[in-house]
Amino acid sequence: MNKYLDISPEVREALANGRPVVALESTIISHGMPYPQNVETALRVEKTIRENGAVPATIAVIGGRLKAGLSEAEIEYLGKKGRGVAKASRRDLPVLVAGGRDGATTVTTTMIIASMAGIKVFATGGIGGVHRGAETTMDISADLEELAQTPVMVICAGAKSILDLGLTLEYLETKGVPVIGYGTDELPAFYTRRSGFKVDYRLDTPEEVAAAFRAKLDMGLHGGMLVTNPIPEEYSMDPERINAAIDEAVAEAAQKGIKGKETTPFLLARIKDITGGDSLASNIQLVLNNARLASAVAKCLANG
Ligand code: PSU
Ligand code: MN
Repeated sequence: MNKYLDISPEVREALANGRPVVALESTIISHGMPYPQNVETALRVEKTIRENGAVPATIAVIGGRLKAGLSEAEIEYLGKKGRGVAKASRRDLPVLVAGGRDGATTVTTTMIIASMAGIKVFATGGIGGVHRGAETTMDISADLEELAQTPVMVICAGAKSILDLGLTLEYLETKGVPVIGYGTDELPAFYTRRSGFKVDYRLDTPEEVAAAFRAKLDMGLHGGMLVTNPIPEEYSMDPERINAAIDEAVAEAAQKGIKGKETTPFLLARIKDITGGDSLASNIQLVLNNARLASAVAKCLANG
């Protein structure tokens, strides 16, 4: 095993016995939601996964150790420290680990650490992608590159239209990443069930999703798979309202000259402020929904 990796006893035992495990990221805790809702949500997501017959493995870097499976105290620590914890992408891991520092893992680094631990299924809210205006800024999330190379299935609610969704799909196509719509032909746009863009394939059951990923692994095709699961209807937001908030946030980021790793956290925080917290309630519900699907898919993979 990787000498920098610590797997919690619960996760270690589940993996040793071939039981289903679902990875969870920690940027959503430290940077994606305010305290204390971030900690409450993280614990609720873990509970939902247990209730659905799988074992949660929340992933982070703490004191320079790569962690797969956190204690409640560690989740509380990351949530309370919030933006004081570095947002850790692939390029950040060497310095954080060598320096004994903390890092909140993005989709990218959660995939890396999940893969080191032997975890194949990962549930989150939204992924990074090709930003609007990337033709000139070249701001393309490392998440897309990771999906191209690391064998972990990411179950999300699509991507927010803070991104250029069309270009994000083009990039994933180039990189050979299958984009699955769970029960839908259309890419969901995080807060809403529809985006106007088609996914590659619609699959309707956890068994079909697990079988597709199993086939990918068995063929030795490197990289992951993106499963997009629409937010439940009752929690979806009015598209006009959310898109107006997103446009305002994007314009403000441009005007303030926000760049690099700050862009996504800035946009997420502004959208939450502009929508007066309604978007947070939707965000929490879609993560729970993804945790349920991920548990079901992880069970199918464990049984197959
Ligand atoms: N998009 C969301 N919510 C999030 C993120 C993105 O809707 O919490 C976080 C995830 O951790 C994702 C990261 O991996 O932001 C992408 O950051 P960047 O765009 O800087 O690659
Ligand atoms: Mn970026």
